[in-house]
Amino acid sequence: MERINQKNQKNVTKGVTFGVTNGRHEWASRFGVTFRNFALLLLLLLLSSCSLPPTLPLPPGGAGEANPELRTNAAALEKWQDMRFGMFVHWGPVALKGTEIGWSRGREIPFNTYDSLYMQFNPVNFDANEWISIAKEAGMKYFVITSKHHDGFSIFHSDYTEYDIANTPIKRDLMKEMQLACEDQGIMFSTYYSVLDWYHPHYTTRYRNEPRPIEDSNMDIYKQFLFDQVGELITKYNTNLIWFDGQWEASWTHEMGMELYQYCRDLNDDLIINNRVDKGFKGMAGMTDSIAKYAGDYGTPEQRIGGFNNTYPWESCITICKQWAWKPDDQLKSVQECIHTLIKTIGGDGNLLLNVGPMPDGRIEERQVEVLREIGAWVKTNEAGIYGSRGGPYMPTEELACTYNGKNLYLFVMGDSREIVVPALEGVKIRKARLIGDAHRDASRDASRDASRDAWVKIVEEEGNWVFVLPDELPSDVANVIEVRTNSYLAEIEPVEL
Ligand code: JFZ
Repeated sequence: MERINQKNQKNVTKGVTFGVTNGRHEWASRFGVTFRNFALLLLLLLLSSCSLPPTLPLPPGGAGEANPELRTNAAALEKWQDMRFGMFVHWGPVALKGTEIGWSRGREIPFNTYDSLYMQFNPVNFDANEWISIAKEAGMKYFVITSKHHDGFSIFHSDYTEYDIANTPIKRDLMKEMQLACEDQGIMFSTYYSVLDWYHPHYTTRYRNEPRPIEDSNMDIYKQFLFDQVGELITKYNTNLIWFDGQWEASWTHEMGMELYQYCRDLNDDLIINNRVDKGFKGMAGMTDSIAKYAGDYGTPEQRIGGFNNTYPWESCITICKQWAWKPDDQLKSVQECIHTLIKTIGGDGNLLLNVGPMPDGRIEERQVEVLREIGAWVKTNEAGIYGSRGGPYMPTEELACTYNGKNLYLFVMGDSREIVVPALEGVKIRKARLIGDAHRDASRDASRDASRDAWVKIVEEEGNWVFVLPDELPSDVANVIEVRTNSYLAEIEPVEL
């Protein structure tokens, strides 16, 4: 089934550079250019059988122009998109200093001092199961650990370097422990890997005028090391996703990016690979400018919520504090800010990768854990509109975001308005709307209450708009979710700007 789909996709995508604002069904309509009559027939068929869920064509990413046949694995990608929310962890010996990982090497911390920190890195309070249960309790479904950041330190047992966790006082393979904890607890294990390595003698760019001579550096030797280590992540640690980074320096080329993508996918056909494997990533907006040219399965907006896009998958990575790595008393975001960020991200059809930086002793700060727990409680209540959903058809605003799942629409209300007005969707009929987590609804199980009055949100249709009238008392003071049950599969609807 998967294979057949990929074949079809090849027909559809040949020589096409995908736009970023079209609906998913756009790919299907491209099919119609060559087989117009067939497409018309298909359309009629679709219209007459609207009780069947629509089958969606493959997403457009893949290995780039070097191998246009190798497309993103649609099933793996959709599974990952369904997760919507993951935990990012930036951690390493630098936590001992509380400065930024990678970037503080040769800046706040002298090169030699930074490069010796690993000799004191002894996180005796590290408990992988604890970390993963914190992620799980926050409602996160996947986990991404910095296996090697720009500073070159490997937080796993690597056969290809001595600069790894095996040579610290703790000695234990902490990344293996994280992998096993993820597998035990049903969280998707994933790894971050920086292709840029300011520590490796053969990497051919130096950071901040580091004095080591560049003349003896050799990118071919470094590349072999990198491929070997990435091979370890895939074969020894069963990473399900690799979050590459550091592709922007001149040492890393478009050809290397495409080659690395192909190498990874050859080792594991289900692997998900972000777009920083190659040079297509542009600015902090993080999307790929030509998906046919550059390798990568999804876009990576950084420290910002990506713009609405339901044609090229994306994931915003955002820190819970300010720094990626742990910093004492770093400014922590509020529960409300984190939840609104999650809502606007999924409303734009993206995933959110929320970053925490654990302390040098191996624990995650208690105040961060508290925020994560509160996020998790809210997510749990409203999960029907989160997991497995897609963003749209209404595009997010500051006050309102929307997701859909099958025939259900989820309106995430962030303001405190009691009347939510949206343009009615053409051809869609509402059956019922309920306020998720409404205490009244829960009480409606009690036979002594009038369930029909309390359980459902009142809907008024006026002048082409739908108006949802909320009760005075709302279940959450952060954000409330209206579940709207309709008669139509909503994936077919064009995005609507509010
Ligand atoms: C990169 C990393 O440098 C950062 O430490 C973190 O891992 C993040 C997820 O990814 O972020 C960047 C990338 C590029 C620049 C700054 C931060 N840049 O070019 O200035």
